[in-house]
Amino acid sequence: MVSEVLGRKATPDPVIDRAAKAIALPSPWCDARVTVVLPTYNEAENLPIIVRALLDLPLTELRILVVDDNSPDGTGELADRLAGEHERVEVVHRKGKEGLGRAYVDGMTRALDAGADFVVQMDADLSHPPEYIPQLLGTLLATGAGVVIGSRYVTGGVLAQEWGRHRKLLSAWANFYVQRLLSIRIRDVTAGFKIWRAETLRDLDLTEVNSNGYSFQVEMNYRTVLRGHKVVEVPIRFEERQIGASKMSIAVQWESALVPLRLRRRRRRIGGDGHNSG
Ligand SMILES: Nc1nc2c(ncn2[C@@H]2O[C@H](COP(=O)(O)OP(=O)(O)O)[C@@H](O)[C@H]2O)c(=O)[nH]1
Ligand SMILES: [Mg+2]
Repeated sequence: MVSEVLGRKATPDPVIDRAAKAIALPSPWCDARVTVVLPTYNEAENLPIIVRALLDLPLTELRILVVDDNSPDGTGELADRLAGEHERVEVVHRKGKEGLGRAYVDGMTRALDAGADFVVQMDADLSHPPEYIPQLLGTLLATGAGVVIGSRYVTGGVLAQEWGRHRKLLSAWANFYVQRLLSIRIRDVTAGFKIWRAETLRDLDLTEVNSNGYSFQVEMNYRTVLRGHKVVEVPIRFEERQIGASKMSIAVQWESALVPLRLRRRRRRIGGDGHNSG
């Protein structure tokens, strides 16, 4: 390391450490066409770190699609600069803040149209450690799942220590509520770190998905289960964001309570039998 050569105490580089922790998949899995969709709203400080960590992963065909909602802090311009420097990075600029779900539907649709075989969804705030991606992909390919979830609530999953009692309880309650109401056996039903097969996403009818925030995750899971795709969860260490602020709002929390009720009413239509909208 340069710092050792210069005789200074070596400080670990968090990005290099991250890439080194990723597992190497066998060929041809390591050459899979994966697109990571990164929704951003005011993530100027986090974006260069996560982009570099993603590009350093041992996945040769991994591409990044940043979906920015005209962030006031200049994240969009920064993303353009990164796209100019790295051929595997692209940017979608949206007019204004319309929420996480809208950004994902837009980004995922574009990734599919551009020929991605696998689509990763993850936050840009480093809560979802990029080094898990090869493992998520390997699990998807080995198990034949339609989606693999990076889960906080399966054995071995770890929740950020910084999370206070209130946030832990809210998350536990949201999971319990959704699992009971919709009868789905996914332990981390609000998780936002996932890898999808392109065929599964195509089958979900993304144009029909209209929830945002945590409800977006719930709606996507419900559609996946109702349409008969296999869901697998693998443990991750979920980290609290170190830079910037969460965009979780009261509106998002209300939506999380109401959307599962609406989804339950519409289950036949979502399931694709086409006869009953519930
Ligand atoms: N494009 C876009 N990204 C968003 C929006 N709201 C949140 N994000 C991004 O979605 C990810 C998760 O948001 P965050 O505020 O960390 O939510 P939390 O993890 O639930 O607190 C981050 O990368 C945000 O920058 C939005 O309205 N539009
Ligand atoms: Mg976050």
